[in-house]
Amino acid sequence: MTDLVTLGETMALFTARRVGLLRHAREFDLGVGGAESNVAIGVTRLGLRAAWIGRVGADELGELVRSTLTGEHVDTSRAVVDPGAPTGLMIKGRRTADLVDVGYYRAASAGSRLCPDDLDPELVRSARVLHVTGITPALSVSAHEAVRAAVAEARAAGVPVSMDVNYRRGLWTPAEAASVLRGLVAAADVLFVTEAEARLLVEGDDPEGLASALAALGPRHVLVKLGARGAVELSDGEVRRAAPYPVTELDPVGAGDAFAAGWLTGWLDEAAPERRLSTACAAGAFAVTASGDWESLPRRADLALLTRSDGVNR
Ligand code: KDG
Repeated sequence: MTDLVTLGETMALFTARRVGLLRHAREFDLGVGGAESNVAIGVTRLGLRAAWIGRVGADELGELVRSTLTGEHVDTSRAVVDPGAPTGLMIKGRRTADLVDVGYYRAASAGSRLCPDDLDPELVRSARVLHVTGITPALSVSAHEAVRAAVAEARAAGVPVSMDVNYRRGLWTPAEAASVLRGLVAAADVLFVTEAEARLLVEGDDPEGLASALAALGPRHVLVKLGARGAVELSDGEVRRAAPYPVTELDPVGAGDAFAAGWLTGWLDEAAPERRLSTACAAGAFAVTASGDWESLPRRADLALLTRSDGVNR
């Protein structure tokens, strides 16, 4: 049985090794990144089973995506290899030591050609949760339809839907995004959102106010991620606040996906609410400690390492 099924685009990720303008970079690390597959890797590292549905090109970078996810024990058996388009690219640079710059080369990519026929309805129906993001509907009409179809399939089968708003301003305008994202929020049981994303969708004075306005749209669990300020959870009318784990941040990209993976794992494990929220914060903290969108995600045994006071694990 699969615990979590997700769908979206995973790209090849080139990361410049040098700080400064990309044009001066001479060396790059090559890996992969995609918000949904980052979550799939996160829950797999924490001991659950996850499957990723998406398209890659019939090229070396597509092979890299598939072999990386498979190597992380994510089920990619439903991934489609599309000979008609290349695997999308993401390029990460560092404009300054403290500012990561992300660029995409994904228009008309294989990943953006995801469509409802790529779904395996039986896989969605048999999952314990379906996780989608607000990135996929921004990629193309067919990718948007695939998300809608997956959500409809899950809801019809009583499978809870988790959604991360993940607003990407390079892909669509706030006005285009808001109505689509509100529709998905209304269909979600669990919602992950940053404060800025919440303000795209609803009004509210503070994280608690934003969380209740979002809960009024439908989700039973609303998680407002506050970055270095921790997180606020509103579940069944009860508010919880979590403090962040103090870590040295090297690369913030992927922290939200890690947080979602940690929270969903705790939820699927039926952990106490305080514990699932602290697992989410711990996973998010691990994600920022090293370069790469998912490479530093924790295994279960790693979670306790953040609270070690002597800084040595032996
Ligand atoms: O959340 C991390 C993602 O931003 C990254 O892995 C790439 O999916 C991605 C996107 O569209 O930004």
